[in-house]
Parts: sequence; structure tokens; C-alpha cells
Amino acid sequence: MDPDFPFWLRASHLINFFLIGLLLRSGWEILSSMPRLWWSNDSAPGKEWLKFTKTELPKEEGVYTSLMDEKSLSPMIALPGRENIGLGRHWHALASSLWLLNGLIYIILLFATGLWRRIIPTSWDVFPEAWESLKIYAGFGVPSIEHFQPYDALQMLGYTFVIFVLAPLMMLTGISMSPAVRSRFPGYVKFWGGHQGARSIHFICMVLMTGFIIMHVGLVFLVHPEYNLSHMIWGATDTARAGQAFVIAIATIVVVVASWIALSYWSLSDRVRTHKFLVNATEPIRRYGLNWMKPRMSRQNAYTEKDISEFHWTNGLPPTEDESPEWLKYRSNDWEDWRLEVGGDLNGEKIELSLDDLKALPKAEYIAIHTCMQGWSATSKWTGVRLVDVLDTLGPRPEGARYVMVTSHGLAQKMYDNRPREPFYAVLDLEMLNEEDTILAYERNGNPLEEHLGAPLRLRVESQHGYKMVKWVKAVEWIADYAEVGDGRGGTREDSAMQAFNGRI
Ligand SMILES: Nc1nc2c(c(=O)[nH]1)N[C@H]1C(S)=C(S)[C@@H](COP(=O)(O)O)O[C@H]1N2
Ligand SMILES: [Mo]
Repeated sequence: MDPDFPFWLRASHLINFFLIGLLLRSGWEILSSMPRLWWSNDSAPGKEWLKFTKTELPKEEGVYTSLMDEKSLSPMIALPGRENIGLGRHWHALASSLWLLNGLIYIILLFATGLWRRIIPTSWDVFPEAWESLKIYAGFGVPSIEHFQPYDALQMLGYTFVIFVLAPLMMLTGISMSPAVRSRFPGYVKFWGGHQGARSIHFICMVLMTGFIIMHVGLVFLVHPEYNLSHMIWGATDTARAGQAFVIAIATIVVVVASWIALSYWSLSDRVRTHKFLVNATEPIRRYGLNWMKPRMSRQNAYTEKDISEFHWTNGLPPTEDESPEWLKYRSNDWEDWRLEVGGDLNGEKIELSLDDLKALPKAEYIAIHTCMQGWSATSKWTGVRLVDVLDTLGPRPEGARYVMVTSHGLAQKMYDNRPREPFYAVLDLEMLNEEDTILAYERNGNPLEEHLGAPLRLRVESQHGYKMVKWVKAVEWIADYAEVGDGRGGTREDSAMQAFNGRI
């Protein structure tokens, strides 16, 4: 009897093929922003187990930034290519949720229709049979068509592994790289060997998945193609029309590949528009998937002094004489004259707090993993004062104040449209402000904050990646709406098409 390849099966394969292309290509974009892989959580120079760059990392901290480590990939290869990790991450998030949806529908229908029996082995005989097939393939032979009903044992094992092991593993390691997940379920991230373990496993799964796709598509064309192609296109064995099926299959592949590349060029043609489109499209993922996760204080037990990293990456070098003479002046007498400006237009008046004033406020301290969305991580003990306590020194929250803006003496590392670099800033909403460990830190690992890490004061928001954590803080102020500041998207990195406001992916 003819095997049955219902429409849903063929459609879900086509959608899967399209989405996996988006996932691989945007994944490569993300990897190219830091083309190194580690198993150790300090991402220390020299400890990489794999790298795709010839650049040797300096062992000294604070001389080399992760931005300098970015590699540019062609839009032919990556989505979107040309050092656009922000857009790449958004594409990755969008494609992975659509992929999950498509996969769930596929699995439900697989079980509902009983077709699962064709691909999930139910007898141990599958192993010796697969071995026989493997021997034939290894000799560049082709098992006879009788082996296929419609799949042979090797295919059954391959499909089962991909659907029930590889794909879930990719999803599970993928989400564990979100700061929202880490701050809420630290033990879960530890389970994967920390941030770098999850990142490395995710990469290895990607390689296996790519290998599977190449084999799978290749074998369709090499092993009894007249059956496979007519199954794919007509849904049934119809070897008489195999030639037509071949043409349609090739044409479809060409169209899909062209659409992958077209999406890259479309993304790059107007990055701000693309960013807005992707931020809107991924909003449900943030709202329902991640933003309900709040850091838990119980997390504190997850990391101890012995987890503290030897090495800490830097993104953004300290202000120079041209950029901020005042910061250098404050530094020259050990921050004696440095003041944090607290207040702003909504308050009418500003107050100024010295480091000693800040240290007199209730102390907040915790050990946590710090990640940059480019991929590095480091664990440190951070000591400071809750941002909300600092704002409380001004009195009650002013009428209409819905956000807090934190500005810096330092500049943004780079502006997306290559205009002159502007002072770095980030905006927090009330929820983020009120998280227990949203702090202004003045110490790290028990010592005054290092210059390259933001001396004398930096922001730390546990539920976010590093880009939100303004270094060399100058002022904190209440604002009514972030639409009124910068480009109106809630921070320098958001303005640079790097992130959505409150992006926790
Ligand atoms: N003023 C300022 N703050 C900044 C940046 C910057 O360029 N300028 N980079 C941000 C980014 S992208 C990251 S990942 C973290 C890095 O923190 P670290 O350099 O202390 O490791 O700082 C954030 N704060
Ligand atoms: Mo970053």
C-alpha cells in the first residue's frame, strides 16, 4: 500500500526548513559577535575550547572590549550580517518561537494520526537494522527499497534523535541564556554548566542539527529519489511524476534560500524599521514568556564565593580626557569631589550624594553572574545600595514619574548610524527599579569598583544583560516617559537597534 504523506506533514516540513534557515543564520550572527566558546563561566582569555578568530585576547583586564571582538559576516551567510547582533537576536527569538509552535503542531498531529509509528522505533531490532543500513551507506551503496516502510531503521533513529533529543536540547539550553531565566532559576542554568556550558552545548547541537539537515536533504536526492520526491511533492508514491516532483522540489529550495538572503538585505536596508518590526513581533514572547520571571532573593544561595571569576570582560572603556574631563578630575583625587546627581525636572530640585552618603544608606550585596548579550559571562560579588533607596532620599515619587533614567560620564561605544558617540544612558521601569537587586554598586568582590568596570558607581540589574548596567554613573532621575529622551527607545543600546525596551532574551 502506498505510504501516506498528508498535507500537514509536507507543510510542516517546508515551514521547518524555512525556520531552521532563519535560526541557523541568526545564530551565526549572534556567534559572530563573540566568536569564542568556553566551558568556564569567567570566559577567560586563553581558556576557549573553540574560536573562529585569530585575534589573541590580552590577558590583562580592561584593555580590550567585547565590541572589538565582533566579526562581520556577509548577509549571504548570516541574518542579517555585518555586525548586527541586536537584529540577529530578535530574528532568533522570533524564529525559535515559530519553530516551537510548528514543532508542537507536528508532534501533536504525528501522534493523533498514528504516523509516529513510522519514525519512532518500537523494537530494539532497530539498532542491528540501522547498523546494516549504515554499512551499506558507508560503502556508498543504497539499501533496497524494501527496507523503507517508508523509512529505514537508520532514518528512524535519526528522526527520533532530532525530534526528541536535539530539538528540545537546543530549546532548553537556548532559554537558559536569558537573564530573566537565570535570575529566576539559577539552579537550572547551573545544571547546564552555567552560561558558557549552555552556550557551548547549544553550539554543538547546532552543528549536529546542521549535519542532520545536510544528510537528510542529501539522501532524499540520492537514495530512491523517485519515491522520496513524489512523497514530498505529491504526498504519495507516484514515480511516473517523479521528474516533475524533482523540478518543484529544486524550485522550492531555491525560493526558500533566496528568501533567507532577501530577509538579510531587507533587515539591513533600514535597521530602525527592522528593529521596530522585530520588537513588535517578539513582544508576546517577552510579555508571556519571560517578563513574568522576577529575580528571586533565594537565588543568592546559588552562587558562593568560590564561584567568583578570576577574569571579567569589559564592554566600553573608561572615559578619556576628551570624552569626560570631569570624570578624570574626580578620579584624580579618589572620588572625593565626585557626586551622584539625584533628581531632575520632575522633582524640581536636584540633590547630590557623595560616595560616603551612598555608603551610609542600607547596603545591598549579592553574588551573581553578569552577562553581555554578545555571550561572555563572569561571576562577582557586587556591593552597593538599592537604586530605589537612593531615589527615596528625594521624598515620594513625583506625580507622573513612571521611569528612572540613569546617565553616565562615559559615552556609548558606538552609535548605530555612526553619528558622534553620545553619553550612555539606560531607562528602567518601576518594576525593574523595585527588583530586590537593582542596585548602584560601588564595590566588587569587596574592593572599590575598578575603573574599567564603572568606577566609582555603576548600575546592576539582575534580570537584564550587561547593556542595561550603566557604568561611570553621573545622574539618576525620575522621568515621565522614555519617549522623550535619546531616540525614544529607552536606552543607548535600545536606540542602537540592539534590544527591545526590557528585552530579557
Ligand atoms: N557608560 C557605559 N556603560 C556601559 C557600557 C558602555 O559602553 N558605556 N556598556 C554596557 C555593556 S554593553 C555591557 S555588557 C556592560 C559591561 O560591563 P563591564 O564592562 O563592567 O563588564 O556595561 C554596560 N555599561
Ligand atoms: Mo554588552
